[in-house]
This record gives sequence, C-alpha cells and structure tokens, in this order.
Amino acid sequence: MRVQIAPDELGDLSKVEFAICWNPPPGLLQQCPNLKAIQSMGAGVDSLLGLDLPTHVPLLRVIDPLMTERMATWVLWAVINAQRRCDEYAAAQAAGRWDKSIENYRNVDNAELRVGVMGLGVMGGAVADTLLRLGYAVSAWTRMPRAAPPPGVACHAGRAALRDFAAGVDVLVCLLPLTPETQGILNAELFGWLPRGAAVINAARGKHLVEADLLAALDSGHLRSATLDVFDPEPLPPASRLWAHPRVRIFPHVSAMTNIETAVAQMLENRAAVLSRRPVPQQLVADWEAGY
Ligand code: NDP
Ligand code: OXD
Repeated sequence: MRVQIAPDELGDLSKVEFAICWNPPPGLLQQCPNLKAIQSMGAGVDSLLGLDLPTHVPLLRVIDPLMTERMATWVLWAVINAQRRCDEYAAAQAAGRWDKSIENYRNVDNAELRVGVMGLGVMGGAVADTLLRLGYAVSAWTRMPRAAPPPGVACHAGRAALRDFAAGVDVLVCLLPLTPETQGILNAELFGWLPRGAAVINAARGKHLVEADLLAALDSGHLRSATLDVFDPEPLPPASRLWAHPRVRIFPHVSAMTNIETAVAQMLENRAAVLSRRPVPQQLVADWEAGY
C-alpha cells in the first residue's frame, strides 16, 4: 500500500520527535526542529544517507532475530543450490533427461566448499555461523580487522586484502551495507579474482553489483551461476538480460523480509528510549560517517 501525504497535510512539524522512514521526501526531516532520532524501517540505512539529513540526531536501524534467521536460511539454500548444481538438475528434469554426470560423478562435500562472506555484521555473521555449523570452509571480508576473529572463520579486512580473500572463494556471498566504498564492488575485477566456476550470491543491495560485468563473467564461463535478491532499480526492469539468463536465479528482494510485529515493537522501544533519554542499544545505532 502506498500512502501519499500532500505537503499541506503534514501538520505541525515541530511536533515530530521520532521519524520512522525508508525514503523520506528530500528536505522534510530538516524541517522538524525537535527531531530526536531517525529510525530506518529496515536493517540497511542506505536509503537515508546522502539526503543531507540532520546528522546531530542518531540514526537507528532494525535488528530482528527472525529476519536474521531468514537471511541465514536463504543464503544456506543458495549455497546448497550452487554446491549441488540444483538448477542443472532442474533443467535436466525439464528436458526429461536422467543425467548423473552433472556433479561429475562426485558430490562436493561441505568441508571442500569455500564460502566467502563479504560483511560479517548481523546478517553476514549469522550466515557464517550457520555455514560453519554444517562444516563449510568459511572466510569473511570486513572493513576493520578483527581483534578476535570468530573461531573457524578465515578473516580478511580492507581493500588490500580483497584479492587474496576472493582467490580462495568458491561461493561469494555479499552482505555488505551500501556505502560509497562498497558501491559497484561486485565487478569484473573482483570476478576475475574468483576461481573459475565460482558462484555469486547477492542479498545486500543492487548497487553493489555491476550487472554488465556479471553477465560478461557468466557468458564467458568464468562464473558458474548467480543468485540475486536485490537489484538496481527494483523492480528489475522487464528488459534486463538477467531475467532470462539460464544461470541466474532471481528473487524479488525477499531473502529476509522484515517481520512487522517484532520490528515495530523494536521501533516503539527505541522511540520510548529516545524520548526518555535512555540509551538505545549500540548495535541499533548506525554511524552516519561510516554509512552503516
Ligand atoms: P551490519 O552493519 O551489521 O554489518 C556490516 C558488515 O559489513 C560489517 O562486518 C562491516 O565491517 C562490513 N563492511 C562495511 N563496509 C565495508 C567495507 N567498505 N569493506 C568491507 N567490509 C565492510 O549490517 P547487516 O549485516 O545488518 O546488513 C548488511 C546489509 O544487508 C544491509 O546494509 C542491507 O543492505 C542488506 N540487507 C538485505 C536484506 C534483504 O532482504 N535482501 C535484509 C537485511 C539486510 P566491520 O565489521 O569491519 O565494520
Ligand atoms: C533491509 C532490507 O535493509 O529489507 O531491511 O533490505
């Protein structure tokens, strides 16, 4: 449902103390002199950055255990889909073909499959945990080095480490926030560093991916497959070549839907904390400067 409010229906903006938003109209929040916090309706805050918002108030985001579980489960499915070549079996079935050669007569075991997670925050951390528990070989790439890396995860940090990280990854999972540093990071250079036959999973933001570079890497056979949940723009335009590509799986931004009840409860709790000057849990506060 889309609700549109005309500017003359906005009422007295000096009464706005807590703004819950996703894509606020440009300039609106700047007109709220008593604003005490801005609450994103999702886990990501990228739609709120670059809007010249009042950065003296905290920017809050949603962290919902159900959403995190949904993401971890969806990525696990996408990893298994790539590992066990499920799309190729589906194509064989559609053609009525009994084909035991798809996995080359040998399953790739979990410990042999190197899954690299870009971003080890709430979402990436849950994905890494889930995969580790099932015995996958997990590595991660983050902005800041880890003082105490999670046991079992080979951690890499910073741009200079990206090439080494990518070189050891069979399935690449992007769970980065969208910031000026990460925009377009899924590009030809990075794909070139992945081993031949690697798979890419993007559940973060469409703007992380350079679509033409992905199509070229798939068409050349360098990448085996891509599973995409996010696009730029959304909805994905009907003319996009991604729709019909035999080795691309498309989801309409549904990998981890916000759970309305728990997310709203969290937002109301945040509002109560902000208005009574109690601290909001630090994990929920985004850093205006870092952009996540
Ligand atoms: P967090 O803020 O908890 O974690 C972000 C992670 O990304 C951190 O590990 C951080 O590194 C890393 N990171 C940030 N910038 C860089 C960089 N320049 N280079 C390398 N690593 C970087 O985010 P979440 O895990 O909660 O969410 C991640 C994103 O997932 C969201 O921003 C959103 O875009 C997307 N999302 C998509 C959903 C969907 O339905 N498709 C649902 C929910 C989220 P460090 O630890 O060093 O700070
Ligand atoms: C989010 C999302 O960031 O759903 O919450 O993408």
